[in-house]
Amino acid sequence: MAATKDYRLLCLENPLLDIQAVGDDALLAKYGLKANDAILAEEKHQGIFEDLLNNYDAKLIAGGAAQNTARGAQYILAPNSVVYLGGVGDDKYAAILHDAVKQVGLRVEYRVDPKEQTGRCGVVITGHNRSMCTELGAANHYDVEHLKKPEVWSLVENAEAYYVGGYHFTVCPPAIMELCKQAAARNKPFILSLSAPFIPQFFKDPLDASAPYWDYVIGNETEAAAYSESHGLGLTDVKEIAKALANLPKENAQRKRVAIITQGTLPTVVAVQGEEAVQEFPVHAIAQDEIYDTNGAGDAFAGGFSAGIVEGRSLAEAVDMGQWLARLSIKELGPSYPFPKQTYQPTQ
Ligand code: 26A
Repeated sequence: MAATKDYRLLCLENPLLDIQAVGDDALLAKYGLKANDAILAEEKHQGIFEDLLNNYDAKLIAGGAAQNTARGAQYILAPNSVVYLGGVGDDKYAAILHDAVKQVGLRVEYRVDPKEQTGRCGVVITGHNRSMCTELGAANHYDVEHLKKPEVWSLVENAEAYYVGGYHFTVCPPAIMELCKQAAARNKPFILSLSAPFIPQFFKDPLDASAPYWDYVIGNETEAAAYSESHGLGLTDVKEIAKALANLPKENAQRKRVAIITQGTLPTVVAVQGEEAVQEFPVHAIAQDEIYDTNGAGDAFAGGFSAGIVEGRSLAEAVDMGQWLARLSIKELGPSYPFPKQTYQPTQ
């Protein structure tokens, strides 16, 4: 293990290898997938990974939503700023993940499970939609014991901010709560991504247990709608849902909660706890023919935004950094960033 160093942002979630291909409606129908969704693989989905590889010219790309975010934040921040935790196997897929994180200089502390395969995410691209079907594998075995290992826990204690992908509620809520409590006790920012509609729908209880600890909560319009519905808010307007999220009860009263909802090409909505006015930030324009694929655009936004928070930038600047990085990622295949590295320049 590398020498202990203080990493500024510590991220936790599920490292996955994306098996991504352009598909069609017949492929979606074969596995009962929606064009734009993220789900956990069931029995009926087992064949999809081989199918994509053998019949659809699939590419293998480093994925895992919060790992994409961590790579994105590290892409922007000074070297050795971000560390990422999650579970992998000891196989060729883990080796691809190691290569990808090395490229941006992201430090990872994986819990390596020799008995389990590295998690896989089948990504079916149809037009500007992406359908994701995930077999968590080794990622599903992440545990608090790993988090509490002295060399890992010291990274936690020394970090300045935390980012957790909501997908991890399917894996290890106790590890999330450890980070939540650490953040509140030391008055450090805790950033949560809602990740996918099925998290507020089917993982409501662990999600709600962590809610008082969110300093920043990030989601897109479909996740916001799923939150509203599963929590009986009766709200459909994105701005109103953002406001409701911002004003949930909060543990650390030293920070006002901020809710950030992205809406694809529509403006990013930002609500601050206790503030009546909801802000809107138009996204950075991108020509249609420059859109390669939008898989990972939300993760990239979260990476740029989190980098801004770590650097102590204003909310408007952090949103601008998120939009800048999302735009770069959309021009790449999958959740990737361009090399040679581009340097963030404020829009205004
Ligand atoms: C638990 N689930 C379903 C997941 C994911 C996931 N990352 C963590 N846990 N399902 C899909 N992803 C990742 O989302 C990225 C795009 O936002 C994919 O690996 C993909 O890189």
